[in-house]
Amino acid sequence: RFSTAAAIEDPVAPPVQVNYTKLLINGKFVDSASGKTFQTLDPRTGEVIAHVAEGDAEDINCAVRAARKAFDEGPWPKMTAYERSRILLRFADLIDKHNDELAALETWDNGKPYEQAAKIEVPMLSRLMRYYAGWADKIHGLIVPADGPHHVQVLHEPIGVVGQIIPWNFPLLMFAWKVGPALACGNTIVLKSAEQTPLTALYAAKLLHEAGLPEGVLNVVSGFGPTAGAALASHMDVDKIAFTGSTETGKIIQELAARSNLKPVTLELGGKSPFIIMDDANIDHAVELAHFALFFNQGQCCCAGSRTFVHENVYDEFVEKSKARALKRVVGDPFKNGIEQGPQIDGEQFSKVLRYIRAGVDSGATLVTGGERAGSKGFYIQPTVFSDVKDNMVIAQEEIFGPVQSILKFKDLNEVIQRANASKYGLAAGVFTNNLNTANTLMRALRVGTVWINCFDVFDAAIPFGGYKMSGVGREKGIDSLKNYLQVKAVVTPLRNSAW
Ligand code: TXE
Repeated sequence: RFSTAAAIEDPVAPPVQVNYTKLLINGKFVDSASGKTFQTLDPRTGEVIAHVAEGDAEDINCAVRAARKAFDEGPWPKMTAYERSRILLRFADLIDKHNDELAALETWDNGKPYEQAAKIEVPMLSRLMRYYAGWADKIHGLIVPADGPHHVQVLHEPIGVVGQIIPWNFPLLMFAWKVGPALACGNTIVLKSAEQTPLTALYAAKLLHEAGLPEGVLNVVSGFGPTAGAALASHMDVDKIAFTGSTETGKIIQELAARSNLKPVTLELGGKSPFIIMDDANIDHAVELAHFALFFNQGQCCCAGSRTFVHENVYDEFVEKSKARALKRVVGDPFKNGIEQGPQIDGEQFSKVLRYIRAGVDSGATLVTGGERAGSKGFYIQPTVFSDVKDNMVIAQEEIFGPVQSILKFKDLNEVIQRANASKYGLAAGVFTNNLNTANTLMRALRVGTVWINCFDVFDAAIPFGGYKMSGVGREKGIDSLKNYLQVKAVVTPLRNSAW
């Protein structure tokens, strides 16, 4: 029984108001060209939070025109790097000042626990902005030695007008990962937020303007993927597109980019990350970490540890303890204190997760606990654990994106390496062992963009993140993220009449 299901039934009033629902184009909040709006829903109840202006191709055109003008005529790319840095620093201060409102809005629109939004994610947003403010005035070119009498410089220039499409699972952090490096490098932006969570991007963009961002530098268009998103990805006047979301949509984005103007594409896509637990590990610690790796953010993480591989010597004990931990997970209204798990984002994801649970049962996996909706309203799902999961089952291959842990058994290291790598994805992996040699072997053998050893979901502004294989193209955060937003120009001058 989920002792906290009662916490679902009586939702509290969110401690924040919705002030920004229009499109932000050229520094002003405007209605969409069509006048259309769409509803953004409260995942706790399915009720309407607000009606938001719905951008489409025409609004994307307006936004791209504004971004183009702001890039071609300035002042943004022509300002000193120090001035750009200071605007990002002022923005970070404003984020801190409005921490609780941003967090409340994020929780309302997304359903994540308020404490997580207020204590981890919004502080991470300002931290990321300070990190990128630090880069703005440290992007150097090169002087390179060439054969022959030539002076050769390599300039690193902003790439131009950047299109960015973000998902709903971490709306503010995805905003930060995209907007931070693009602005630090001197680009201008058209950002399309996810239709499920349009509110915080508008609020954050408003604060960025308050911090002194010139008009047209960041334009935010709320709207849907096949309309506004596709118009952005296929726009002839957009110089680069960055996307986070499903692998399926990532392929569409790359195709639209190729068919239009061959704009470069970076993609951060799905995953099916292995979490490998060896038999030398402290089992209680391993259970807790594997639980966190999967259930964090309602299981809606691209890097969720969604294939828990456990050594056969400790398997039964691990399954028992994982069941006990899942039963203790506190599910309820994310605005209430002590809640670990809120609702899934929307009805579509809710149904998709329940479908996967049924597929798990049908394919012969053992349902250890959970498996049903939690409460009677909104999109809550019981923390669910499957054991006896086999590699060929759908729940071991596809991204469930919900609170469903799949525990698989293995015998030896080589076997688990082969099985962990036998996935179309390659985003992240967790390793739990006290043996240094085992850790080193796994760390090198796993074909993934991040390996967490004896930890999981450790994120930092300076640590690059991204996927191998069908988990993505390119890296975000860290120094690598800047490359996505810079053009490289070689300048060659003859050296004549000079011994130098
Ligand atoms: O994703 P989409 P959805 C995974 C997760 C989830 C599944 C579906 O498995 O269950 O994807 O979620 C925009 N042209 N992830 O449907 O479609 C869309 O409007 C241009 C993993 O929400 O990828 C939104 O802004 N844009 C993930 C964004 O793409 C389009 C995070 C993401 O939506 C478009 C979210 C189109 N044709 C879901 N279609 C992660 N990697 O973290 C949609 N969009």
